[in-house]
Amino acid sequence: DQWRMVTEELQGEVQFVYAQEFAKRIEEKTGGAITVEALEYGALGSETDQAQLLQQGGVELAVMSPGFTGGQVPDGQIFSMHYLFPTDQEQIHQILKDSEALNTDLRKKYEEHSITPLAYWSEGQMAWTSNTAIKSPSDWEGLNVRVQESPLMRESYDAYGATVQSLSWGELYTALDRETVDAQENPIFFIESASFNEVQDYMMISGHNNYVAMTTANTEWYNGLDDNVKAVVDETVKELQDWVFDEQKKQNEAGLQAIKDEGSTEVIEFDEDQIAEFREAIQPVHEYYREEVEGIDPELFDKLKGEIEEVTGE
Ligand code: 6CS
Repeated sequence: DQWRMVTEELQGEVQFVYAQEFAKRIEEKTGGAITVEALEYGALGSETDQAQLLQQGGVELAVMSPGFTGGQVPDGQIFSMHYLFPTDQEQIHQILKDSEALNTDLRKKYEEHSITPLAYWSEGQMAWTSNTAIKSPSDWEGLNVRVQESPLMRESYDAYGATVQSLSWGELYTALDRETVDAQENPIFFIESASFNEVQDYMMISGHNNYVAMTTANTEWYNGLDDNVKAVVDETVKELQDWVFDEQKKQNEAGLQAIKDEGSTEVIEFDEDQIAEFREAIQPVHEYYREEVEGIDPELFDKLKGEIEEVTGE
């Protein structure tokens, strides 16, 4: 058998090396009976094209960011909520691995759309970049920020006074360069790898969120696998949780160093007071999400919040 795993990133980047490692392990475990082709961003279209393809069974497997199906699976927008998850990467790692709200309840919601999330993992803390320094929520006023396809992202930036624009990341460098977009958010390794720092003067380590990716399978395909094959897939995905944690850490540390070395982007790290100010500004959006957003399950949100509190002790 040959399977395909499509990713939203290029050679060397976290999602792509994840898919290569997945392929390597599956081939080893099955003695070469199953091979997996890792596909990079662009090979089969944009991120939204890839999501559709997985849903239709055009590919068996995908590494997918929940932000691109926010309109279809509203509960997946929980990952784009600012200041909900802790900033400690070890704690995030534990929550993503163990959360029942995510691994059972949210999984079911995705499965209604033929997407089976086999695992959630972080690609690291996200930073904001812009051509103006953003030190408090009001500094966002009037800026246009690029986001993925998630209505909640609009609400979040609206709370700071900014407007949003949805784009595939492949169009983002040019948009920033031409200043049709003022700002964006991404994990640090990716900012460096996609060279966004070349066209942005400031990078804010804001603690506002981490970047979650999901290892996904087409639901009908996955459910139809023989039990022994399914077990190999599950085992491999589980092993890769710790593997990718180390990989993203390495890449994010190297990316931060490279941005500092390059020197043209000023790095601003938020202190506790700044984080507290942003937290307060975003609180109404947490409530809005729970009470007002159509199609979301408030119980899933409450459950996840409880699980987060258990891990952080707050
Ligand atoms: O900003 C984006 O849309 C892209 N960022 C990352 C870290 N991975 C893929 C995604 O499409």
